[in-house]
Amino acid sequence: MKHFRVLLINPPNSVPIKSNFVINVFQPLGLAYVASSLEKHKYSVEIFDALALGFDQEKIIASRKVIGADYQTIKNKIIDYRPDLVGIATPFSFQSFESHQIAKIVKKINPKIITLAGGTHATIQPDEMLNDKNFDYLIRGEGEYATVELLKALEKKTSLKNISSLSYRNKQNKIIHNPRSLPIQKLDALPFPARHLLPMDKYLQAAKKGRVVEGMLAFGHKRTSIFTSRGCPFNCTFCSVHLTMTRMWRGRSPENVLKEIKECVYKYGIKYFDILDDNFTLDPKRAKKICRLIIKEKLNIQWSTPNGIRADRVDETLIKLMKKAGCIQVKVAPESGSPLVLKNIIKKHLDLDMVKKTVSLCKKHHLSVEAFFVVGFPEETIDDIYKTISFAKELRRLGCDYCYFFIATPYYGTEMYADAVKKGYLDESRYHLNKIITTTNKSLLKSPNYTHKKLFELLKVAAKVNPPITKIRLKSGLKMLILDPKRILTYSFGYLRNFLP
Ligand code: B12
Ligand code: SF4
Repeated sequence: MKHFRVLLINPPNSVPIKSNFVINVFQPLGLAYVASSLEKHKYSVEIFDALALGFDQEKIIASRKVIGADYQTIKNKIIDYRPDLVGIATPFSFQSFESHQIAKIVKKINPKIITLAGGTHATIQPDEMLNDKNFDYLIRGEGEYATVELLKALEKKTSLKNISSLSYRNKQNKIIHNPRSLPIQKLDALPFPARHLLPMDKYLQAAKKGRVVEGMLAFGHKRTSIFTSRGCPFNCTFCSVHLTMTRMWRGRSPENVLKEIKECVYKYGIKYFDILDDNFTLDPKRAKKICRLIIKEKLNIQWSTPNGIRADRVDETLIKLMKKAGCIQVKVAPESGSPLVLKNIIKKHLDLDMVKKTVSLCKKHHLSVEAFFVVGFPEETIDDIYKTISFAKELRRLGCDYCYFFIATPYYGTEMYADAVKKGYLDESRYHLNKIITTTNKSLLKSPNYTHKKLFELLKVAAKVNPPITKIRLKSGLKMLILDPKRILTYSFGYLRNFLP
């Protein structure tokens, strides 16, 4: 039997015109994981990363700034490739607008082409996606096994009832959600993400133009993202990770991780890795072994943990090994400097003394360390926010290189969102479910304890905790100045705005 031809698309991305949010290119490893599983089962598959392929194209469409390949180019690709099925990713809720546009294009070309949605937003809001008749099917959570099962069932025209994690409309047009599958236990059994189907040169070009998150770090190096584990057992109220990856943490074996790193080094010439796990150091013994293997192989790579590690899951031996294995920066995420906020409002359950200890250890072993903070939780008081600012100052005194301050964002499906709805904290006039992004210039929540104006005054105070520019930023900033002067001016202006009265 002839197998289906599959085209997987990472859509362009957009933000409202007035937002100062920077759209960045990322490697859609979720799609690449689905693609490699399909290849393993002999499907013909291609990935069209519209965001990366058109990273240097910006257009205004329907009051939004859109970055990525234009719709005509995407249309031409679909016509040329002649797929039986198009899988469309929704990595972020705010990218879902484009996912719907692409499904519409597919159905206009040929209504018989099957459309399938997957990714974070599809998982969190499957009804919203499937109410759009341009989508036929949707997979919630991890897509590797479910997509293969769906394709087999569609080819053989067998029942869809037993395909775990699948959502679809039945003959009566009712949306059906099959039960979710258990999280994938044996991550080592998955083939590595199909980087050979991604436009790897585009990510380097985008990085050179500063169009990647952490673009300033290891600026200009060939880089990739990598996941050594999935899931996180903690219950932070603002976090939506468990909705896709579950609360069951699953680590790949150190040997399997090393094999992928080596493939990246030798096949793609990659020198720099973003370890993007939800919780890289949850099992410190495993993390140490990964470092030891990298050291033993003398791979001479650099890496960082941009999504943050839990400060209570590291010790001095691990920090030393990380440094020796090429780690150049870690991020810690205390989120708040108020123990009450940590315990009762966001339920992070993190000991702030551990954060201080980890920052000191990083500095002792010459590792750059940065910290994430969030302010604007409705029940937080002004005093709590001052505690956060004081704690950030303390971390800076201990050597923390930079402190980021974000505004609390109630992502759909999180405890924080449910609580905000229940207690009337959600600012309905600002909250557009599918368009929210983590903002630095807008709060989507109302607080009984402070006004928006006061919150922004406090954010300006918080920004002054940071040095005008750190050594690492200065070095990469200078490189960027040479390669893309316009971009560095935009960055600098955005940064300086924090200090204006
Ligand atoms: C890595 C990561 C990033 C990376 C890369 C993004 C990416 N999507 O690849 C970077 C650093 C760029 C990033 C940035 C941001 N991120 Co982020 N990020 C993540 C993180 C930790 C992992 C995503 C990932 O790649 N996982 C690994 C792969 C293997 O999993 P996956 O993508 O989910 O794919 C699987 C399934 O979803 C499914 N699947 C995926 N696509 C498809 C397609 C089809 C057709 C099918 C069938 C299945 C399928 O199968 C895949 C394999 O199992 C998630 C948390 C999480 N664990 O989900 C947050 C997360 C996606 N990020 C989030 C947010 C909010 C952001 C930011 C807005 C934060 C900020 N401060 O600015 C920025 C925005 C980026 C920008 N400027 O454009 C939120 C999204 C919430 C939402 N509802 O939109 C999440 C869920 C974390 C959270 N806060 O709760 N992020
Ligand atoms: S520790 Fe991090 S990944 Fe885990 S629930 Fe909290 S914020 Fe989410």
